Amino acid sequence: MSSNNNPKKDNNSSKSKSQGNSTEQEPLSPEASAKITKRMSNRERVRAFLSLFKREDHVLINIVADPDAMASALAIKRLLARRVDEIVIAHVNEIKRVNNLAMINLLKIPLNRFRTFKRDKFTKFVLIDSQPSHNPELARFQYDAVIDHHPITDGWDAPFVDIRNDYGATASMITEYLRAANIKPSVALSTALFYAIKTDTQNFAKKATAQDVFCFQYLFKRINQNLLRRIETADVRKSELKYFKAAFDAIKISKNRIYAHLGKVGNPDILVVVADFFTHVHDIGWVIISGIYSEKLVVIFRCDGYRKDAGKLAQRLFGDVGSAGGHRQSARAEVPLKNLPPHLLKNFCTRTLQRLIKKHLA
Ligand SMILES: [Mn+2]
Repeated sequence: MSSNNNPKKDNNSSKSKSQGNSTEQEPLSPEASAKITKRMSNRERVRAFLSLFKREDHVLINIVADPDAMASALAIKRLLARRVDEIVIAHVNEIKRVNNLAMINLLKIPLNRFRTFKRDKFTKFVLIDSQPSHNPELARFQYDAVIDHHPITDGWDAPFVDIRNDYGATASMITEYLRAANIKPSVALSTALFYAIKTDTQNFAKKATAQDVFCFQYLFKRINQNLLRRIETADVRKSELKYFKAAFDAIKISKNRIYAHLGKVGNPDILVVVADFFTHVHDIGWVIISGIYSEKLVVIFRCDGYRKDAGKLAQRLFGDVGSAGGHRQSARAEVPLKNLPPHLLKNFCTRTLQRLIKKHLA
């Protein structure tokens, strides 16, 4: 990986000495750096992290924007506030999920699109909730600090590396930083971090540590429940309401199963929202919703998971012609239209979907 993309640092020969875990000649592997940080206390970690920065620094925090990355970046911004000249958060991905847009609006998270500004004015680079190897855009920087909870990857280095793979969310790690630095997070920041831990651990249904639980409890006292609820429930755009109409127009119900084909959709997420909505109907065993998005047939499966397996059904139906899989209760298939027989495609409607699936559901 090239490191010469980094804007030249003038008369800064003391660089990378701060943490003491990288020698001048040979940078440590991410794994070796992370090991050193792992042995530190939270206080020592914060001290090592903060020692990277000087008053006159302009800091760029890079993220792939999801709730965890956004909350963690916001917390790092708070941690560095008044310690450096400027802090900018930049995201490489397009933010499409409505909940994430609601989070940005309601909690006023200052984000910038990656390409829209000059990077030569920045003197320090921080990567949060991601690693350089995750994304070619992110890899174009030589980072001063990388803080993340994904499995450690190789092929990059940074003076400060804090990667704790066992954590459910980076937000928990940064909450510990804030506490170690004696910073009480604001309501907005607490709500962001709380929501981040909730989403990344899927309400603690996914891997998490006791530390995630501690942070969750600590933040709980400081959040605004109304803001949280508005972020969590906002998952439909006004412009997407028409897909509900399409669903009600197309719906077929037989044998405790709901089927609907919505035709072309602007964003496949709406299929998930519609499918989840129909799971609220009493006495329904299966919900199967399909639509066409960017030359693919996308099918969303929902079932009660009791003696049923949505993941297996999706696999059996579409595994050979596209990507398909999921869990017992929820699954998804994406089939390139060119892989479907033309006669099927011609007038694809709810009946077609129903016929396809009936064969496989006894
Ligand atoms: Mn995360």
